[in-house]
Amino acid sequence: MATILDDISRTFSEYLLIPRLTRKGQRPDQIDLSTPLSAVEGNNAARFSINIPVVSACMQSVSGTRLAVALARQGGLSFIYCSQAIETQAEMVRLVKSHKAGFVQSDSNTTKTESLEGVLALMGRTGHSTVPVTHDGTASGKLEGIITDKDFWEFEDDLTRSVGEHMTPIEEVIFGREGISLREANQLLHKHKKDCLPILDDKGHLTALVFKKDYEDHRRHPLELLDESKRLCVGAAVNTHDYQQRVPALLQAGADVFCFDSSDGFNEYQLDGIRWIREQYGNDIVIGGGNVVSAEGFDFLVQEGGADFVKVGIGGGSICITREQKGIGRGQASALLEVVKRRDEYHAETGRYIPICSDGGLANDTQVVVALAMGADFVMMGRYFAMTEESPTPKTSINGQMYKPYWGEGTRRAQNWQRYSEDMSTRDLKFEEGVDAYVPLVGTTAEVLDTTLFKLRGTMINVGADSLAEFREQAVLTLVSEQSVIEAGTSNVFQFNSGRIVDDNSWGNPN
Ligand code: MZP
Repeated sequence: MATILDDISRTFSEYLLIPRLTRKGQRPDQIDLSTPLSAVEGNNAARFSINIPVVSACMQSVSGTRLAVALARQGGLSFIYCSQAIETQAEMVRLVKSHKAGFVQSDSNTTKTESLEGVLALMGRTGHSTVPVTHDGTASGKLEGIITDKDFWEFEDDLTRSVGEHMTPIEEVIFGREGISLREANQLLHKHKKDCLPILDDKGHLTALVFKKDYEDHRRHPLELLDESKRLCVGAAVNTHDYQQRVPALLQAGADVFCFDSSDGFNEYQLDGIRWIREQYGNDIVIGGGNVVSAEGFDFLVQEGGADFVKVGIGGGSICITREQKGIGRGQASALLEVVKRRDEYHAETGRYIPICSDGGLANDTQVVVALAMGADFVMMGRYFAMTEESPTPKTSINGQMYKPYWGEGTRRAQNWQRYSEDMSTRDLKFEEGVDAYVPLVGTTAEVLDTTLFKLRGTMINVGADSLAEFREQAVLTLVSEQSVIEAGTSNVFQFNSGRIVDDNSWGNPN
């Protein structure tokens, strides 16, 4: 007969943290959010750590190069998705590794003959107000001028006129020469009171742009995740089909960390994969396994395989319908609590500490906080990052509101890449485990993380913790009743929404 667990499957929203003693002098800016990503042996330092406990999901609609750069600059890490050909994934890794902090490749360019109307549309699409004018309209063409939204008035000027008539011509553009340091570039920006400095090679071709706002951003966010050569760090996802070719290519491209991307990692194919990687590269390589939702899944990947970290979560993702389609999965809180308990036992038995990643289903900042309190060392999120400016999908206006497409890796759309890959035969997808959706655009990665991490630090102080390790040791959580969830919202007050009074539905009526 099947085993029926006594516990029901619980989610993060069913738990609350009880405050512990806050000590005098605890301050948000002194809270340490760094966390290991590789197994920690005894008292040794982790081979790889991140500066904030957040990574982005191995998904086409999430972890592209722009997001990977933006997140690493904040101290987190992206896992570039493996649902693409090996060469394109390696190229994406290479692009992140070659990103020179502060020097960006221009992704909005135009030509002298383009109309103002055309450049206005380009500015609208990309959100950029400074557009280099090059001889061929590319990011590496010969620079002929710069046009910004201050060079013309949308409702006063004739928008059929050309860019060439309104731009600042090259003779008047302040620019830097290739090879200039970031510090020198910023000094030029400061001296000439400019917002943007184009960098040109000796033939006058554009190679990069340096923005004043990036300089300010860097000063505000000093947690950048850099390797020993001061390059940004990036992770890469791998699959169980072609890891023997993919891992070497990604290593050569400079990937810092790897993880298997699978909705169910408790399988022998993944075990073979982790073992093969260990045999080839020993302990030099950081490799995560998953996803699992039970103690036996943890033991399988760690004890038998030697995984560095373990990802937890099946079926909780915002775009995931695995539980409905296949009847497998587990409430994310129950899954995480069981795996963390087993991790702690394993740590006590062996002296090896295995970081746990809570992957998917984090619906808001509170749930990020609860997941870390429950023992996750870091969280992986898809929807959260799909909603940012830097996710790789185009902005789309629907009823006046800006959205971005977001789709699961188990959708036909995501799996379609295999049809164009020579490496794999077409797999017949009989049903989808994910959906194709839209999410609202909420801002830049820096902005959303700023809010989330500010809240996290605040709660850590409520619990008297200065580090994530202290946070999970000191955390006391309680289950909440339906009635206490109602109590947690507003009660017996009216709120204004778009100029109208809205009843909060709880005036003497808890339903
Ligand atoms: P979320 O942050 O959007 O809630 O969830 C992201 C996570 O959902 C991913 O990291 C991955 O584990 C999972 N995922 C991705 N695609 C699918 C799918 O198509 C999925 N079912 O479940």
